[in-house]
Amino acid sequence: MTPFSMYRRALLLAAVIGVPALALAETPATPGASVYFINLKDGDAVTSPFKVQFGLSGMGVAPAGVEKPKTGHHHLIIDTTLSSEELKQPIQADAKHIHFGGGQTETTVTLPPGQHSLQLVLGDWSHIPFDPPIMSPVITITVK
Ligand SMILES: [Cu+2]
Repeated sequence: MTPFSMYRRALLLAAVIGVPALALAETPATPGASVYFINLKDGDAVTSPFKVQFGLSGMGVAPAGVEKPKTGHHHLIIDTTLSSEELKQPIQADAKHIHFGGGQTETTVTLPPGQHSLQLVLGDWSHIPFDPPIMSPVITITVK
């Protein structure tokens, strides 16, 4: 099968299952863009519930569903990381993968006492990480 006919099959499949064809592709990252925790750093100790502020440099924040160049929305990944396969797909939504599709830049997190890892991953309008991914280092915090 030629690459072109494979592409046509992918478009057809996307039409059949109702996914916009563009959602199948990752959005190129803006060179130099980064996400980071504003108010937390690796090794911090906090009392739950605690505030988490999301920093973004080199790009803008836009709500999910709004396809605007050089923008994305934040995702807070708790006690897990995304595999290389997961970094190419829409980020799942559950207690460990929190979407801020409204364009929020901070949240309040409640976690049980103990050590927890946190990471920020920027997603495009369709919740897919950028290529290459724009994500913070994983930090470990202790909830007292
Ligand atoms: Cu999302």
